Amino acid sequence: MGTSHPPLCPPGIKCGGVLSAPSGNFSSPNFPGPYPYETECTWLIVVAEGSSVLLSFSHFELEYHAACAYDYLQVYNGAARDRGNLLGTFCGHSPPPPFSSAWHVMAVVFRSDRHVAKRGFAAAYRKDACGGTLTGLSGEITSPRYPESYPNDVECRWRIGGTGGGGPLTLVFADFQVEGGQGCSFDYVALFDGPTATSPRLGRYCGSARPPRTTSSTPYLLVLFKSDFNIGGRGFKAHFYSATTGTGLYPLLSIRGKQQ
Ligand SMILES: [Ca+2]
Ligand SMILES: [Ca+2]
Repeated sequence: MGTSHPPLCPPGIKCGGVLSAPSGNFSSPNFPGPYPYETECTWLIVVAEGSSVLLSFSHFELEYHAACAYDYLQVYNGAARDRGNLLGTFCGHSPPPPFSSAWHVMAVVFRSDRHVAKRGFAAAYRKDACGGTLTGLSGEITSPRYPESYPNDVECRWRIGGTGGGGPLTLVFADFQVEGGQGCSFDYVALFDGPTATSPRLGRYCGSARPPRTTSSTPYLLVLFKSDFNIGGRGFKAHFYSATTGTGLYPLLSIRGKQQ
């Protein structure tokens, strides 16, 4: 009998698991009653490849500690409990902001210690129709429903790069038609020099003029597409490639992208 191991979850309590439906809900054990002591639950959310996961919280109440050392909730981009994939650690009464994974897998870990329990949390997730993580040395991205008009109220993030030994990435737009407006405040495509939207911005574009060829200085490039509540367009189609490979891919895509 494995009596030397502390139970990860008290018997009879449903805790964690794999969530593979396109949308769903989950909560801390015994919610809305107080969660049990000494519990650890991991939920793995897996949606269709090429899409991302949107996570939001409708209730959040965990024991507070300045460093969340007692009870906490952690959200990871991807399956691994790897600090590099950690999107945030939360406790107390401040609900986490809505999260969007950069990949089709997201992990949520809940942990409680042996004293003080609160009501816990309730969360909902859904598959985001666009965006995702692209780790190939080259590829193509398009706005949702391209070349049909893109939907209103969408936000898509493509995180490109992250391959071992990957170098700067170049993005070339082959087609571009996005609702224009002063400062591109309605619909736009924004490019960032890194894996997230907090990285330095390389440009923000709208209208019908194709954005210039853009090369990152890091091995990552984030493409963000946002549309507002009305007026769409054909959207965009763009190719990307990593400049470090000595293969024939680079000149080929270069020439195709220039269209000269
Ligand atoms: Ca506690
Ligand atoms: Ca619009």
